[in-house]
Amino acid sequence: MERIFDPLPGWEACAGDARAAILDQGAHVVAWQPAGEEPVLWLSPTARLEPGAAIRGGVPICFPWFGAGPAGTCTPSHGFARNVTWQVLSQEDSDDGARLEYLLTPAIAGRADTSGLPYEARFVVGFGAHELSLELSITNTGEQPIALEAALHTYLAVGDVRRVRLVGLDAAEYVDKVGGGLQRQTGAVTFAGPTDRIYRSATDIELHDPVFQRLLLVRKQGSRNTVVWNPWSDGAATMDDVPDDGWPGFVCVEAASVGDDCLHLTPGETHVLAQRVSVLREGAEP
Ligand code: TA6
Repeated sequence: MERIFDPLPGWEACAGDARAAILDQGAHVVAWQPAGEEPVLWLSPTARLEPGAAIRGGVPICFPWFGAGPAGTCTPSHGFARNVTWQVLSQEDSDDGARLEYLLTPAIAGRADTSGLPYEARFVVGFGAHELSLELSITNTGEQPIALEAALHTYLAVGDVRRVRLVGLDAAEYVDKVGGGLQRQTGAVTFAGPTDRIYRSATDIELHDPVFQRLLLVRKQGSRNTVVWNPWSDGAATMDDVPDDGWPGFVCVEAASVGDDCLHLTPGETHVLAQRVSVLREGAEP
């Protein structure tokens, strides 16, 4: 693994022809590309890779709130954890890739942390030749119970979002942030317009991508919600860090515990929220 400083401090890992990168700011994974594959993570070509800015793409860690938080009043969007520099605890190379561990506490986050919550967050990322493993452990270091939200807001690169299918959410209830209300999924999720949904589901997901001829297996642990998001053309037009033609190239499939399903931690309790992504080859679909 190599230390990098440009555009921001972080690490680059190469295992054979596989490539991965993480930035200390936000403990933000920005690349994972197994050998011979298209990138698995989408990173916007116009992402703001600047100190303190939220990065469009990769795997933003949303913590300790999601969006504007349970009451809709919290800023910045998705919590401050993605805007601050996490402390590197350890890094090691292995035969199959690399492993890094990061730490965030109120003292490390400094003035950006307006939550007043007592916590310790550890993020362990494993860059394998065949699997990306992400593990966020959150501990209540205080003396009272606390409630908080967390999500791994993973941007998956796809050939064309209009042609992909997400399997694994059949019959799950979801909050529809575009159409409004509570809905229930029937069959696979497909995309024909802006999509922003919080599913109540703890199951694994298969993302079938006929253009890249691959299946991304997205497994998770300790997460009661799967968030599925694509802004479509109109949404992308309002974001200066998504190029106008960029939105078909990704879909967010997020391991989350938010809203009514947020995390409740007793003093000393640790919760682990994890996501693992791997690539399987698939034949072309019509
Ligand atoms: O996870 C979906 C979502 O919460 C959407 O509502 C959408 O706004 C997106 O995240 C991006 O949020 P951001 O703060 O990164 O612009």
